[in-house]
Amino acid sequence: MSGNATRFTADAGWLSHHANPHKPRFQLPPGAVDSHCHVFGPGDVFPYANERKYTPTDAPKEKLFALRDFLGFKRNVIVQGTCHGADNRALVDALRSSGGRARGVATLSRDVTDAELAELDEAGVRGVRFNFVKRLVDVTPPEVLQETARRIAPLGWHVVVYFEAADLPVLEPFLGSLPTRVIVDHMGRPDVRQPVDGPEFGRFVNFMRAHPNVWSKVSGAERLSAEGPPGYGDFIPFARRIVETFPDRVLWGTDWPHPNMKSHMPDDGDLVDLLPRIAPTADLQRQLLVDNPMRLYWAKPYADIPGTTVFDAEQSRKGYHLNMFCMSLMKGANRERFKSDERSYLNEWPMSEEQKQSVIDRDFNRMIALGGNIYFLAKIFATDGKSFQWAAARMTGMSQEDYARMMLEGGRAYVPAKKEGA
Ligand code: 0GY
Repeated sequence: MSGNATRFTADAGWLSHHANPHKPRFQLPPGAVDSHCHVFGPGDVFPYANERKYTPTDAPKEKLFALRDFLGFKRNVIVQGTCHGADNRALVDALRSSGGRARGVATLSRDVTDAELAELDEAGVRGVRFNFVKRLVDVTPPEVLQETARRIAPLGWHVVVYFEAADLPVLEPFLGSLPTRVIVDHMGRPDVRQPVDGPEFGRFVNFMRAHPNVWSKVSGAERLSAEGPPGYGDFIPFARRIVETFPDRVLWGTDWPHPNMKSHMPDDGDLVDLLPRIAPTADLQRQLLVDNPMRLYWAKPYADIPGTTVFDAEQSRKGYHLNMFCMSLMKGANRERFKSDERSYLNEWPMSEEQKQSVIDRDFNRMIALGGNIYFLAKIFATDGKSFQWAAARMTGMSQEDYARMMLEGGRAYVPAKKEGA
């Protein structure tokens, strides 16, 4: 610790995260994402904000990542805690050291620059948090939030909102006007002692129904339940109602390290064990824990460039053996063995059946979709005695002659200049 670093002392009576959660009995689906959790400090490295409403005990990234692995999650979405204000350094540090396994939701001040937004995006931030819970923040005026939403929309980010059920009627017009996806924390904090079919929760369900861009986190059992651990029985029907009604717009997170808990500190293993009661089928579990968060936080912005597959790290991993097979054709002896019996030569490589078949079919588009890279795939058509032009024509579905003419005339986008008098 450097000489001038600040030492922080947690608030009196502050409950620290559970020291020793149990291993969940519920086995999370492969690739599950904890879509709501925080990192706090450590305060002597990443000081807590002056304007904070509480001082927590430190909950650093190392502990979060250890919990992720212990519970069986693959990834995290780390949400900026209010105790760090709009200073996102602890968040960005955690994202950068996650090896791509964490995305973030930041808090922005009005004077954030475009360069800072680009840097946050590059670090893995995909959303901004608007907080309306008065015990946590001094609420920002809606016109400032509107301006922030307008600025983050072109980045493809969304807005995460935290509010209490009593405030929904007032907030609804504002939330409904936001230009991005809107993700509501903890279902807008319903009073779960009321009936699930009652007017308060009905209002939230109707709000989601009316706005297809609104998603909800079905987390917060430990905050909302009056019944308490380990079963949190009164919370379950509310979360389940949202999951079953809007299965493609729900997320779930532990909420570790559970700031501001007063009644008890939840065992994160108990919280994971609620999942099969919240999402009772394997399909619902996969949507809630894998498909939805992956779509929202790990989508590739370049995935839908017409006619182009970007050869990124994922494609490279997928196509590794296919591309290595191609490279083996650099050797004459291997070319001869391949030509004499393609199938048995291919069977020597740990490629998928689909990859092998695409080679036999000389279906280069399919090979590219399966991770092939054209500079490696070229060894296949070179072995066949064919040119790049032949392969490109085949990939576009044209004859080689037509393809050559199109390229000589300037390519697909070429518009010939109008002749004089034409
Ligand atoms: C949560 C809920 C709370 C706190 C914060 O950033 C925060 O301080 O989100 C809360 O006190 O209800 O989701 O962590």
